[in-house]
This record gives sequence, structure tokens and C-alpha cells, in this order.
Amino acid sequence: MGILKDRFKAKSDAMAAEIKEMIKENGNKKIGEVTLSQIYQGMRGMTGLVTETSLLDAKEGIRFRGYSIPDLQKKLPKALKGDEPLPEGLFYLMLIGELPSEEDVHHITSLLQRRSHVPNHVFAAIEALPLSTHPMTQFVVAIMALQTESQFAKKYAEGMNKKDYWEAVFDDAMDLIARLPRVAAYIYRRKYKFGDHIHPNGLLDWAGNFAHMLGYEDETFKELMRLYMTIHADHEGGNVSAHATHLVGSALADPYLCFAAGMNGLAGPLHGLANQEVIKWILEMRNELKTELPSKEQIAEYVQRTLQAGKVVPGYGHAVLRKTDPRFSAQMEFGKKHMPDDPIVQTVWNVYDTVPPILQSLGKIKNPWPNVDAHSGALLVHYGLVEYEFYTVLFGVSRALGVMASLCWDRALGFPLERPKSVTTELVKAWLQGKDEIWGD
Ligand code: HAX
Repeated sequence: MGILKDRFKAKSDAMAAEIKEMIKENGNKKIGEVTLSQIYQGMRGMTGLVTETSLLDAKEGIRFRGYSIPDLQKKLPKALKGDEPLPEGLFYLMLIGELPSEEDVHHITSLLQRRSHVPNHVFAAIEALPLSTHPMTQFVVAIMALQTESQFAKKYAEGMNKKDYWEAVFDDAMDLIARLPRVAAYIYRRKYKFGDHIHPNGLLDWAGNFAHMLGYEDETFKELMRLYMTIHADHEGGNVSAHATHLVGSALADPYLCFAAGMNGLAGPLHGLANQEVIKWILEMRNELKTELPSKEQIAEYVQRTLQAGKVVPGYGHAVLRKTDPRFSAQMEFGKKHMPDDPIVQTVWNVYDTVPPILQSLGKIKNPWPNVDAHSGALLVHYGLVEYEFYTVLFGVSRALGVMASLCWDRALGFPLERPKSVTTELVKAWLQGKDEIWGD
């Protein structure tokens, strides 16, 4: 079957048996309570999903299979002369649950290279859209056009045995991850570089080749892409893109359909689109104040104006985290190492000094600290990637690693259709009056 698939099969079979036993023994044990405010307010803090690939702690931030971002930077294989982890290694870690060797990572790089062919009709579908179409819309259209290639959809139509679902999902997941950089680079070069496309370089790693196809040959930009693709890959299961991918997958929609659903969620400004909103907000502030490097006083005043206009300060706050996002910190370290004097990066740091106390003073915000999106755009602008409407596509390419690894696990563990119960406010009111029996079954 192939080394990676064999290993995944062995791991997931063992895990499936363990879970079956665990449910048999403990299936009726309560894992938490659900409050009325939780069902009205976005199910915050409600445990309702199992996701193996990563886990978020409110104070500590993300851990991938137990490893923090600094751990990944130390322990995952790197490109030749590089310092940042290769995202292929993170994918291996999320899929198999163990750190990969250099050889494992090279194996994934070459697997992805071999599977990266994008059929012409996908480019034709992109070309059919007006140039003005938002890059995320182009991205989703391209993913949907790629769905013609789904092994899962084909085999399901032929009557595949449910024991084989995981394998077809695995194949689609690998193909999709392999193809996304080419699709994303095509969208970028079409919209912003007069359609002057760049051929893939088969000698490069997945993220390095993506940087190359985007048209950025600077070695440190390639390093940034490796870091970027690693830190954006996964954020446990409840965030909108991961949850949407998982939910749609539970109906046995194929991985292309699932990923397109996840990307539609990522395109929302409270989720992934926040990365474009941050840089737009900073550029508008600089324009309005007519300075490249606004002072902290000027930033504070601009923040107040944003809030008074009934808008959020993009890049700040989080539904789970209660401290500075370690993904923000990793990017800040990158900035300090490679571009400490760049005014846009310094502005991000000045905003970091200014915003949290202001948000805190409002008294309603649970987390006044920056998230991943507060920093990413400034690093890209430094290298000349200024077309901020494209930023969420970069996020999306990375997010495929996590949500596709999870989808493989979902099918290997035989997770069923996801279908929580909903109620009406009328029913809630009756329940508050003690008419318990009307909850029904
Ligand atoms: N600026 C202004 N107000 C904010 C705020 C911010 N950055 N963050 C939260 N608030 C407000 C909320 O809008 C809410 O106000 P109302 O009660 O008037 O509706 C109140 O503070 C309480 O919100 P919360 O409980 O602290 O936050 P939520 O869990 O509801 O929402 C969000 C979390 C990330 C959506 C929120 O903090 C936000 O809108 N942030 C700005 C957008 C952003 O950066 N999104 C990216 C998040 C990370 C991510 O997914 N990246 O892809």
C-alpha cells in the first residue's frame, strides 16, 4: 500500500479497537454539562468533538500531538540550511502521531510531488471567473472543479465497502494537499501578475515550491512559507474551517467537497479572513495618519475610532485562547530575526503594545491578546507580497494539512453522521417553566 498508508492503517486500526472498548466500558459516563448560554452563544467550551491531530489549551496555546510550536521548530526535519520546520513533517506527525525521520519527510515530499498534477479544466474554471473575483472564491471554485478527480466519490458510486472508506479518503487527501499550491499560485499569478505563471520546481519541498510558484525566490521567504504552512495547519477541531470540513465529511461527502466547505468558513472575517483585515486596517491607519510608523498614542486613538464605528479590531481576541497566541509569537520571532527594522512589522509590535489594555478596559472581551492573524500579513508585505486579499488562500493551503489528516482519522475510526439536536426558543421557555417532558427524544 505504501509506507505512509501502511503506518496509518496500523495506527488507526489499533486506535479504533481501543475506542470501541472504551465506549463499551464507559459510554454512559458524563463528560460535561451544557448550559443555556452555551446553546445560544456559539457552544463555547462545550466538549462535543474528538480530533486527534492537535489540542488547544486556553493558556498555553496549540500542541500538535503533544508538541508545541517551539518543539516543532526544534524537532521536525528542516530544509537544507533551513531553520524552520518542513510542513510535510507536521503532516506526518498529525497523521501518524509520531515525529518523522528525515527520510519520512522526504518520502512525503516526493509523494506530494508525484500527485501534484492539476487537470486543465481546473485552470479553465478559474479563468471563467472575472479577474476581480476574490481569491478565496477562486480557490473554492478550483477545489470544486478538482472534485472530478475524487477517488472516494468514484469508489462510493461503484459500491465501496465501508471498511475501505478510509483508504479512498487518504488518497484524496494526499492528492488534494499535493495540488493546492499549484492551484493557489495560479490564482495569485493570474490575478496579480498578468497571468505570468511559473512552472513547479520538482527539486523543492512542498512549501519551498509553493513560494517559487508564487514568484518569491528569496530563501528567507521560502523559510517563512515553511513556518507559515506549519503554524496555520491545525487548531484542534472546533474552529470553523476544521469543524465544517469534519461535519460535511460525516455525511460521507468526498474530501474535495469537505475541504471546499471548510474554506468557505475560513473566508469569514471572524476566522481566516482576519489576516487580510489586519493588514488592510494597518494600511488604512497609515494612510489616514500619513505616516509609515504611527506612534502608540496615534494607534490608541485609531483603535478607539475602530471600536466606536462598531467594528472589531482584527487579529485580536479568540474563542478559546486566553493569552497571546503562540503562533503570533513564532511570527514575531521570525520578524525579529529577519526584519527587525521594517516599519510595518514594527507597527504590528506597537499595536501589540497598545491594543490589549484598550480591549481589556471594555470589560466584555474574554481575550484581549493577539491571534495568529495579527502578525502574518506584515511578514508577507516585507517580502513584497502586498496583495492582502490573497492571504486567506495561503492560510487555506496550510489548513488542508490538518483538516485532511483529521478527515483520514474520521473515516478510519468510523465516525458516524454528525447530527446534534436543536431546539426552539419556545421549547426553551417551556423548559424554564419546568415542563421537562417536552424535550422529547
Ligand atoms: N475587537 C472588538 N471587539 C471584540 C474583539 C475585538 N478584537 N474580540 C471580541 N470582541 C467583542 C465581541 O464582538 C463581543 O461583543 P458583543 O458582546 O458586543 O457581541 C465581546 O467582545 C465578547 O466576545 P468574546 O467572548 O471575547 O469573543 P468571541 O469568542 O465571541 O469571539 C472572535 C472570538 C475571534 C470572533 C473575536 O475575538 C473577534 O471578532 N476578533 C476579531 C476578528 C479576528 O481576529 N478573528 C480571527 C480569530 C482567530 C482565527 O480564527 N483565525 O483564523
